[in-house]
Amino acid sequence: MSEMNSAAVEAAAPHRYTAAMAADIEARWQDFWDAEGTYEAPNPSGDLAGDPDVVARPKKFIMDMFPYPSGAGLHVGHPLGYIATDVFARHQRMTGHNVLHTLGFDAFGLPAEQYAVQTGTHPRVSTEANIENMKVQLRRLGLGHDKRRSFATIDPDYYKWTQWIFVQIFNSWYDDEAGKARPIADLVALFESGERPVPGTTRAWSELTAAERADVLGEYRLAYASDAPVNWCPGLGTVLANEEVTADGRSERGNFPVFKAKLRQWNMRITAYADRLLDDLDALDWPEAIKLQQRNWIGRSEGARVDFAVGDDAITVFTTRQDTLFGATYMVLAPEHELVGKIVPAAWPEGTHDVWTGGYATPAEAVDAYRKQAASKSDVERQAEAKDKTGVFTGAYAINPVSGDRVPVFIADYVLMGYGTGAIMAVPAHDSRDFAFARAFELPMRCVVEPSDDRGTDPSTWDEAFDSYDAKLVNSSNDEISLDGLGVVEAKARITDWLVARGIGEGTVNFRLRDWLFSRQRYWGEPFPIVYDEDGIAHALPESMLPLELPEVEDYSPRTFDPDDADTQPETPLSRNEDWVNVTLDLGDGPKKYRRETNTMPNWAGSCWYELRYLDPHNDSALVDPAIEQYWMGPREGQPHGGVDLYVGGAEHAVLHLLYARFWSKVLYDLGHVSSAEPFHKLYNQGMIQAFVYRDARGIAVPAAEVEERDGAFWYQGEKVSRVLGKMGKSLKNAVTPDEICAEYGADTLRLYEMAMGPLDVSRPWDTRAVVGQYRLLQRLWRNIVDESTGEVTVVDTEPDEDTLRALHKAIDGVSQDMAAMRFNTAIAKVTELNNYLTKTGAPVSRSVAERLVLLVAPLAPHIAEELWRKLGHTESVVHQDFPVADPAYVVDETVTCVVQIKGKVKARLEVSPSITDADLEALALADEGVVAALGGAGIRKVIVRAPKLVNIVPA
Ligand code: ANZ
Repeated sequence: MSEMNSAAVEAAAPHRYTAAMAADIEARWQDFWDAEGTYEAPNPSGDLAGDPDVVARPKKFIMDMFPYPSGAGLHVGHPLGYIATDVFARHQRMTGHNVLHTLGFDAFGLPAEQYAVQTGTHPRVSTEANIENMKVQLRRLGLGHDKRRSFATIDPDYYKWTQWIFVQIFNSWYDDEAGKARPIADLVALFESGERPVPGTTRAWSELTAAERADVLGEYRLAYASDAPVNWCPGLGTVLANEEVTADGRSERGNFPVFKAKLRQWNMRITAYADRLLDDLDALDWPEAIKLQQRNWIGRSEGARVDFAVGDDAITVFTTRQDTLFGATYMVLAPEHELVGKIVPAAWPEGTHDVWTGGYATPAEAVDAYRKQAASKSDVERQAEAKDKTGVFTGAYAINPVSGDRVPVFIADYVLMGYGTGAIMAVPAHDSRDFAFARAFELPMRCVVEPSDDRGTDPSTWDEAFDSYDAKLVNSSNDEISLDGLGVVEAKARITDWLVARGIGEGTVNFRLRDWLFSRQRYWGEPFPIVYDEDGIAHALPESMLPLELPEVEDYSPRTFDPDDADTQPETPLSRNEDWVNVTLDLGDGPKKYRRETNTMPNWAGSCWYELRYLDPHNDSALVDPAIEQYWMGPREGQPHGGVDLYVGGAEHAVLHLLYARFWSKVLYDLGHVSSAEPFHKLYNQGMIQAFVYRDARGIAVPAAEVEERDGAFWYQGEKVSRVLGKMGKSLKNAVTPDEICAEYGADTLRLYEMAMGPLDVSRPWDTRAVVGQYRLLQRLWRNIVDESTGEVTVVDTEPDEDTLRALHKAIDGVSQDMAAMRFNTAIAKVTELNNYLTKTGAPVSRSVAERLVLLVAPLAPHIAEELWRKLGHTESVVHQDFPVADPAYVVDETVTCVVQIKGKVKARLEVSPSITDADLEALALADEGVVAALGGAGIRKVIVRAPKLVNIVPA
């Protein structure tokens, strides 16, 4: 075949499955499926309501993490997950489920805006063009999406509801007693009636001014504006999230300096949900690694707060090791801590160590200088383990409440203001950071947990802190309490009780999770549905004024500043449009003047709730109809919190997107808008498609497609190049597009290849040369059913023989299990085996076998399956046929005979599977009636097993 040129092939076999034929088949069925609405999933009610018989089936809501439509288009790595969910969804449809599968676009965000700034095209124009392009690329893959349900987050019909949800969050508070969010109006009623005292004042609610009330409520609202220290990047002209700042305190993008600045920003009180976000993870079917990352991010720490007196004030520390209180020999405040200003004395006290002063003449000067230095560093940088410890003495001493020692109070950047109380008791003997600091500043150390190794109890001779939990307390007694001899856990409980009894401490739980900074100084995002009245009080817009559409502005670029000028302030692009910003509105109390909020929402907002909109995409009176939400998302057996049945995407979204979406779900659930308290019941992370990167001697990537392999080395234009496995992408010159592969082989081949490359959750290298293997499989499949010269179906109506039935039912059984467990690579191996078996027998294939083979292939290669199904005489689409069911009679393995001997004499014969293990065979032999009788109660000295053929028993 390889010698024949393609014209000759075509003449000899005009009906062979070729790329040209695949292109024809695929285009035809894609048009047909679209025209027929083959993949439309009916709702139980509403405008997408449909066939009640279909609605009565079990439902399956299958979702992909939706794409960001970038200008570069798709490479073959992008659709891996989309193909996998499509195969799974098709199998689910064929096993009697009402399957909802669609795909939208996550289209607000930075890349479009930057592109706009560079090229002068409006972000909407470029984004919409990218979406159109991506739709064409995706359609070519034959994905069975319900297209009526698709949308982009930039559609005003969609972001109307994103804004509406923001308003719900703004208008609610977390009632700790009830353990859930409630409308803010309930809280106002409690304040009005006096049932709940108004915090921070002795005045009644009715006596407060509107502004004072707004301030009180701001302390409760789940969405609130506050002056928080944020990462301000003058060079980019925007505030950045912690994750967008590098370890050395610069912007990830652009590498500009980032400063801590206090700016008024919107926040989401996600911390109110810390416990529930943690607890509800248990019932989710997610990879353990992702659950662990979420747990770590939420970071629940049990410990204690302890007060240390400093003059008339007290420094409250948070510690997880209150058992080591006797070992606290100094204290550290975060440089930003508000007590710093109060405790600094005019002059260095007697006996101040030179190294403590930083070389400054007074404590105030030292503290000032150090604070400036700390402000220019990111939290990550401040906490880096290996970093040299820096700090200065404040000149103040505190009293250790158990040892009574005077302990010096330092400020140092390794203590963060945003965690715990922003102050620590330092226990250098048992905490590695404190140890390093104490060494650098020549501070005393005291061993209070006896090392279980042989280093002794004098920390001045140690190389590192002893931080094990697994030891006994020492050196920990005063007149009132002794912890000596206790284990860590017991000592913690004992000391906590003692502190509580004296009113100087309490057990507490601390979370690493911070509130979510929710505003950006950007154009291409959802406008906040918030206006400010003349007193500066924030008001939410009523539903009737939504969506609040993004206005047209002349210039959507952020205003940037001198990158090193920390004293600048962001200017939002929306603020440049005075007509839009200043409005007269009637919010229920007559027309008044307002100023609009000019920040926009972060690009996470649109993906926080999109699963809900797929359910009821055209509803203009609610974000989702409750009955429809209940049907697709509601709790059920095994899914106590409800949620999407399968959500597939990359592991890089382990924390932020998933945590934010979970948080919004819970608020909507508490407020009664949805019945599901979790968005995604089952999460699956697909691996990555990697690609070889070839680099020349200068380390520059060369076009992978033009590299030749010779004598075990790689060559580009006569020059030797190196090869490593890396990411696929334009910049590495190794991107392969699905379009090229579809043109060369067809979409069915591409789908099979991507699924056959390896287990779905493992990363795998792309190899264009290997794609042809799956193409040949489809050609053989075609040839087993269709005559390549006449195009006629060759199947016969005779019954298959026993061996063929065995091969068929084993394949059906294996493929069914593999499909349900998303093991598509092994499913393909089983289909291949059956197909090869049919090829090898050489006899015409029985119709009943051919039909079931086509059904097995249908989820994987839907176009060729549809074509063959019709050729076999069916008038209905293959998409909604029943998946074949294996007949167990043909599935059991053939057996082998095992002889069981006692003292060398055959006592029994067992029919066993050829793959039985030694242990199973031994158990089977010893349980055999004949063997039990022959042993007659005698004990057993030894059993020799040679699976699957022989067991030899030696009695005692
Ligand atoms: C005394 C102590 C002794 C500590 C010891 C540890 C070991 P996790 O588990 O992460 O919650 N800490 C508290 N607040 C801090 C802050 N704002 N910045 C930096 N460090 C802070 O960590 C809690 C521990 O981290 C606390 O327990 C405190 O040090 C420190 F042998 O207190 B520990």
